[in-house]
Amino acid sequence: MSDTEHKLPRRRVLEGGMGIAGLAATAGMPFWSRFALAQGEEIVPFTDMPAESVADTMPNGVHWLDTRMIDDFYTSNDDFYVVHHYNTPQLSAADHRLRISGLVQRPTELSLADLMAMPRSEIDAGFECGGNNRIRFHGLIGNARWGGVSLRSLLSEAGVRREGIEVVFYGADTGMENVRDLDIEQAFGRSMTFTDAMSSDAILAWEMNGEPLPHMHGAPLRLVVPGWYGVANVKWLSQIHVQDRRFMGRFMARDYVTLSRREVGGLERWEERSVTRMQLKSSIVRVTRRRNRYNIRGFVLNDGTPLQAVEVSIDGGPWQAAQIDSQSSRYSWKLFDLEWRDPAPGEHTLVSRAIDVNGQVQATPEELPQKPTRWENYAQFTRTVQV
Ligand SMILES: Nc1nc2c(c(=O)[nH]1)N[C@H]1C(S)=C(S)[C@@H](COP(=O)(O)O)O[C@H]1N2
Ligand SMILES: [Mo]
Repeated sequence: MSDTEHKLPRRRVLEGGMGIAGLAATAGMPFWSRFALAQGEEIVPFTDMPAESVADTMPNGVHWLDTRMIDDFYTSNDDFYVVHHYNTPQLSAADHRLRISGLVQRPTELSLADLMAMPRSEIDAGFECGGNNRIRFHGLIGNARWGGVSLRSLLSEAGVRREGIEVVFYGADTGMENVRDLDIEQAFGRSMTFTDAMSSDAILAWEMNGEPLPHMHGAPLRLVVPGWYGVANVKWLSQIHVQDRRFMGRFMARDYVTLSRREVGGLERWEERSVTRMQLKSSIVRVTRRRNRYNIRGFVLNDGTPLQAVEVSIDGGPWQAAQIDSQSSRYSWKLFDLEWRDPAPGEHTLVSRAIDVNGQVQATPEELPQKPTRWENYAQFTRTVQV
């Protein structure tokens, strides 16, 4: 598939029935079906967002979701956001080789057929770009079922040597990087410590929602690290290299680095950290009305720590527990739903917060550490709607 063939995200209508009469009210139906606009159901307009679609598509395939349209547990391959920083190589699935190199007992090159002959893993994982923000109404987001082979088993087969502490993942895409006035063409690269790589549930995926991985999502092979921000999920994966030192490439050491003010061993310091595991985050994305029945819906993403609750406060009132989609799994996004009884006509404010089993509560904007960089926007997100 070429760039020009890459389909635009489906622009769905914001109002009007979709002819799925009765679905919303039918008990026993999957939760996500309630996200489809049933007959007579309409979107209640957010006043903090334009009425028309905010999903956007750029000529090179980069796009994001209009989160009001999140109506399914799985994001379709066409709607799933696309971000890339370099070119978008066309790789042949038949000729592609994954090179495994460095501090391993058995360096090797594997074809897709070799990988497919290994035990298959499937995992539901949702993620967002570490740069997702309210300017895009948090639309750099998606949830999919990924099929492939587990990273752990691949590294075990390769036999990582004792000195191998860092696992580097290179894509086949390249771009110019300026390092201290030198212009150097480099491949996209990200790394994980060996410990993180072995304890994660990462897979090398060639399948997305039951279809071959689409070109813009990294065909024919990508890394998926469940519970981590999007940047960890290296597309067009061509090499896994094990080394005895930290990888210092742009996307680990210079870009996707959060600068924040925090306590370091009793002293307050500015600290720079790579964007890695997703922070605890929820957001309200969709309010619907069907006759007098209103529903407030949203998503939660985090690092895979189980949730205790998702709560919604209306007009600054008490926190009310929302219902979490029973289809959710450890690393999927968690869609939630709260029935809103008898709202008075007028403007209302709505905010959600997620709480995990460790008692961690999604931070308010005031509680976030001082954080001037643009990454990791996980504060509670107050919305306004007009009833
Ligand atoms: N090879 C490669 N992999 C990459 C990137 C890239 O530029 N090149 N971008 C990363 C970033 S920043 C994000 S947010 C995700 C986006 O994945 P998606 O386009 O499939 O949604 O891919 C990651 N993997
Ligand atoms: Mo990203």
